[in-house]
Amino acid sequence: MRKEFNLLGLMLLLCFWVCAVTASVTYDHKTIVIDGQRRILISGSIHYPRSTPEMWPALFQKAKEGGLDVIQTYVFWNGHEPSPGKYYFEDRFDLVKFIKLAQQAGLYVHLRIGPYVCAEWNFGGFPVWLKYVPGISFRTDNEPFKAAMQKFTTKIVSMMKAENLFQNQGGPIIMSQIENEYGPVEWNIGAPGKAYTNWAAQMAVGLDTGVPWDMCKQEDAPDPVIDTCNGYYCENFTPNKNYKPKMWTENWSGWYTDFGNAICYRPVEDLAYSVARFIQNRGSFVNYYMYHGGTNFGRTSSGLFIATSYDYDAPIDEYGLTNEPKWSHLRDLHKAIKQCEPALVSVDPTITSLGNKLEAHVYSTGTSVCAAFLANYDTKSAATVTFGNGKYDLPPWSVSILPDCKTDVFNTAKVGAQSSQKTMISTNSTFDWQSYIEEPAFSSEDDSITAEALWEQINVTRDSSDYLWYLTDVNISPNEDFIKNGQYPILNVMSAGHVLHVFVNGQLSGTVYGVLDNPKLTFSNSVNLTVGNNKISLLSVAVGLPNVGLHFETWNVGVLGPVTLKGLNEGTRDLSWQKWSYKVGLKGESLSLHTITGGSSVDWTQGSLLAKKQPLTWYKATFNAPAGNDPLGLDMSSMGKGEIWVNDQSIGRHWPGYIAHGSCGDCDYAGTFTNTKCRTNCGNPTQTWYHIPRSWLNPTGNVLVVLEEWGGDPSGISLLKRI
Ligand SMILES: *[C@@H]1O[C@H](CO)[C@@H](O)[C@H](O)[C@H]1NC(C)=O
Ligand SMILES: *[C@@H]1O[C@H](CO)[C@@H](O)[C@H](O)[C@H]1NC(C)=O
Ligand SMILES: *[C@@H]1O[C@H](CO)[C@@H](O)[C@H](O)[C@H]1NC(C)=O
Ligand SMILES: CC(=O)N[C@H]1CO[C@H](CO)[C@@H](O)[C@@H]1O
Repeated sequence: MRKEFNLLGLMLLLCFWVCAVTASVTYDHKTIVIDGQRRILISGSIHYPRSTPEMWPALFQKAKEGGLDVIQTYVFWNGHEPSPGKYYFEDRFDLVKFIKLAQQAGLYVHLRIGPYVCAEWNFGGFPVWLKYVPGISFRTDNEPFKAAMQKFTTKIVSMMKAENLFQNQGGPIIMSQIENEYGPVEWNIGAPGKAYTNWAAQMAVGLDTGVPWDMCKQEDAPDPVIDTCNGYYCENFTPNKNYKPKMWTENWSGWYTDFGNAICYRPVEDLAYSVARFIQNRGSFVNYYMYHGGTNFGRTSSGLFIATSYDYDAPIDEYGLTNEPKWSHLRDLHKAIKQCEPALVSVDPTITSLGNKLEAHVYSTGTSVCAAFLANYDTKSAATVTFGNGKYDLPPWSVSILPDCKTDVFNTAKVGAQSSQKTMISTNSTFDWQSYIEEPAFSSEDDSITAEALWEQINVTRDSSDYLWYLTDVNISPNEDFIKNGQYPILNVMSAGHVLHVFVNGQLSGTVYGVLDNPKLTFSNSVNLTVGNNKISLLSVAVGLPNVGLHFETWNVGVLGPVTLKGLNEGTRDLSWQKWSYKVGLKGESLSLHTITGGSSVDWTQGSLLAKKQPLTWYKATFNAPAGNDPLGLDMSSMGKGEIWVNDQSIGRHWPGYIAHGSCGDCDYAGTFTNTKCRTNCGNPTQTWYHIPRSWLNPTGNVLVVLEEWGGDPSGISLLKRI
């Protein structure tokens, strides 16, 4: 007896040890399996650098209360390795802290390591130095690229392991992603793409994380990697093997905003409908892209023309407040789905027609466990259907959820939650502005970077600044006819983008900028040249590097030419191959005028001498933080384009001078959604308000610096509260 007891004890001990060690994440044809349990998981994307560490606990709490199980984030390589081998994991890039806080809030994590992330993030997450590694070609079967990708992926996985963050170590990470939406690229480039996919999957699996890997939009994801769906709807998606679960890694809650476009929103009735349809069709994992979009602080937003706000019409808005009725309606949806979980994980659904465009999806074990989804796919007509012993009203384009196959606890189109339009109100804070006008650069004898050629912009700046000066001289003889007849010559400048300011002899001669679909631009204008030497100063401005497209790393920025002068006695003079000199960045940047300490290196003017409507002007003011804890934003509508800093931190590029075009009509939630279907803000600046995180402020003496490229009136800037 005693002996047997000991044996039992030993076995229990052994099991405890073995079971604890094998506590793990796997998957089967139905779901991800966590510690032996199938789970229907609701996930939401929150990208750590798009908010501040001080915001994270509240965001996670709202996510948890909103019914999420999982937080999904990309890993942002260029934020973590700004120069080769020099790593950064502090502040907004403190990935470990972010993951630990998610776990503390009771949430799992889906870590999308990439390291290609797209994400409307500068260069798709790649460090700019990577482009200049000899022989490199991104995202294909290329040794230098694969070596760099493997090194960074290994670095992240080792870091997670060292902190015990994978689920089998007691951490919250239940799944990781390698690559990102690579399927379409592979389809384009063929064999080397296929080889790269196989290599990436093998490399990732070899890192032995103990949790599954996924590849999204990758129909041929090699085993055991799970292929997953991204899109506005995924109900008809099937994984590439019948032993893999059906997962939706990007369900777009809205869409991103780019400067020059209207703002997209997605009605919550349609978003909830898409999720319910996915779940009723055997879906097991849904991720909202984004659940909190946040802000593209600094210069992190990608070309082309991605705005500073990354609000995404997400359930939690840019400022960290719930976006109603979206947040509450989805919370109620998640509650209803959770009530169905025992049925959903146990059996496959039986689908029956209830009439034209009407269906029932029933998950029944034959015993007491039963859940039903009643769907009306019609975009126009409501319907009353008979199901079991009951009658149910289904609005157009909606799904009702019956967790016990009887009680309709939720319909996707019946929004009970109050809609509460968030707004910005005055704080009555005032700014006492000072200004400093920066003179345009011009060529001189002692320029250090010169060439008889036009150089690609990023080749010269390495993206250390948005700005590059292209400087040259033009000699005009006194015999030129235009001197007498006043018919000034036309300067033509072809640029690969994104914005160009042309100065002639220190005077602004014009500004041109590209549009989302075509960043290329042409300046063509008569210019006031005088007899003798004229100074041509072209200020080329990048607005982030591209993040998506086949071999986007090879796309150019800047003045590539030709640059010509038309209307001289000789006809057209080609300036493209004459001597050009280059200056990286603005003078104010090299003097660090955006910092608290750097500001003292120039003489600022104020009062009646304050510069207004002048290009290349720096503005500075100090202010006290408004009382309370409400999130804050700046109204920049009186300004044109540039960048804003608060206490040395960049809150991003401002560009209210770019007016949103597009049509903003009424929008019916019913019917297939696209990112041009529902839009607001047409005819207004695409982005007027710019988020200032509370945690960047001191109670008093905060320093606000604005670089204005175009010319604006700072007296119109005001500090607002988001309520
Ligand atoms: C700002 O001033 C207005 C008018 O004086 C006042 O009604 C309002 O309450 C003030 N707002 C704040 C946030 O102090
Ligand atoms: C890049 O810069 C180098 C000099 O640093 C120059 O030789 C080369 O021609 C440039 N390439 C392009 C495409 O501008
Ligand atoms: C051209 O520039 C000269 C010198 O800066 C100035 O005197 C003249 O008025 C200008 N002409 C025009 C048409 O702007
Ligand atoms: C192919 C495509 O449109 N992919 C996009 C999916 O949505 C994410 C998030 O907005 C983008 O990063 C992708 O570019």
